[in-house]
Amino acid sequence: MTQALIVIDVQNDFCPGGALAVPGGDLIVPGINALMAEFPAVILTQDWHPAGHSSFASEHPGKAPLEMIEMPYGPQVLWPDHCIQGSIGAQFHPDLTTDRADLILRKGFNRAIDSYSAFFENDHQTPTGLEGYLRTRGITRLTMVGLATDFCVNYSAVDAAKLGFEVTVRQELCRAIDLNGSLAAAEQGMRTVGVTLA
Ligand code: VGL
Ligand code: ZN
Repeated sequence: MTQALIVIDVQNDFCPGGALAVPGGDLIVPGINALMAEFPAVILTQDWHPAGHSSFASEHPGKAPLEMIEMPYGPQVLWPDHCIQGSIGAQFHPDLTTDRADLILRKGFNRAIDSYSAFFENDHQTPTGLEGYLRTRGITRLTMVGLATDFCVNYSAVDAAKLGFEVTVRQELCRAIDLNGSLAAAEQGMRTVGVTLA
């Protein structure tokens, strides 16, 4: 057992009709379900914010979604309210197979700090625990799919590669937000740290 499929944030709010809809976000669901059969371990992540999360533009008077602010841990994009704990928007897409998941990892639950990556919060220091989970299970090779390519998939893939995992991102089973060239930057960044883009 050395391989795992990590399915990033395939939640209603990131699909058409959701609060932070990624174009075509729902189209990847059947392919992800099919891919699960090829992996001995499947892990799902779930963006899981408390109401009033500091990444929400609504918490910053005068700021609009997709503007940037400076947080104590660095620059942060402001988002529409999304993936609020317990909401329909935070639920997985209804067609996503969740029964195969060995682990559902929730992230972004600390009000003061965002967490794009499945491994570290946006301070690049606070761990989510996923590294320890994978290492104690002997998992060394990761395939990542999901939403969004240029944010949570990108941050997760880069962190995993830096931690020494062998990482492949299946791009046809991801969709991007693509904010001001963020997709091209993400692809470049992933390649630089040795992530395989397939
Ligand atoms: C994400 C923005 C805010 C993602 C999560 O899953 O890519 N993007 N929260
Ligand atoms: Zn979020």
